[in-house]
Amino acid sequence: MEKIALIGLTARSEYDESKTNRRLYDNSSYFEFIKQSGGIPVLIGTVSKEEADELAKCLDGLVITGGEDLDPKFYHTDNTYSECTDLDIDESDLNLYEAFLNHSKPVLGICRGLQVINVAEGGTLYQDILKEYSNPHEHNQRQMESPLGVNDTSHECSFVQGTTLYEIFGESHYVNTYHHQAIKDLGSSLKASAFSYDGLVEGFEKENVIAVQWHPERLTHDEKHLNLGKHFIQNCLAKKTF
Ligand SMILES: [Mn+2]
Repeated sequence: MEKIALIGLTARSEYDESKTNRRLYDNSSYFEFIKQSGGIPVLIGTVSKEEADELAKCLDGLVITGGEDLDPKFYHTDNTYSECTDLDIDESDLNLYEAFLNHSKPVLGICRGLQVINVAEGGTLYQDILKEYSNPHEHNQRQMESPLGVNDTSHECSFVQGTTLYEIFGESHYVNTYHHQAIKDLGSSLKASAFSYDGLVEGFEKENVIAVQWHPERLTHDEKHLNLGKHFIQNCLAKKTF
């Protein structure tokens, strides 16, 4: 039988209108992205270290999805501009990242996912680019004078030769952008592989890990963004032994 990659998606949380019902969910674009890339998506609720370890044994890869800000306590900084933090979600994301790395299963970080991985690897974040970084260009395409749609691209990134992202995207390519935080200090084991033109790290990689600051799952109409998903699934299948 042909091998199929089962891909865990980290859940995000929100409360309904009554403010009493907590929901764990992911946007459907993540599920569609994984399916179009050739895998089967599986939504993971919030998990302990032990539960994360069991899941990492059974699943073939992990997507750490976009979401709200990581609590800055994880990079030993007071909260200045971080919003909507949720320790339950943070700890679960960090548990899952560590478990999948331990089992040498591929991890793809998207937006908040990139920030979580950077912090897990000892890096830090700008808590608000507009307040803490000089001369950024607009990184929230919803806030532009003429707001762009979810399927539009917004700013260009340049890619570093010799990296996987360069192989996929070439020297430069347009991406979408929905973040107010960004990488400040890059985790020491990570290789920066994409930059925005104002100098922020928008992508990095290391063995079994690729992370991007943008949302390829909303850009599957562009072959190169879909190829990032396909490359991730191929890596997951290559490591699958059963
Ligand atoms: Mn950006």
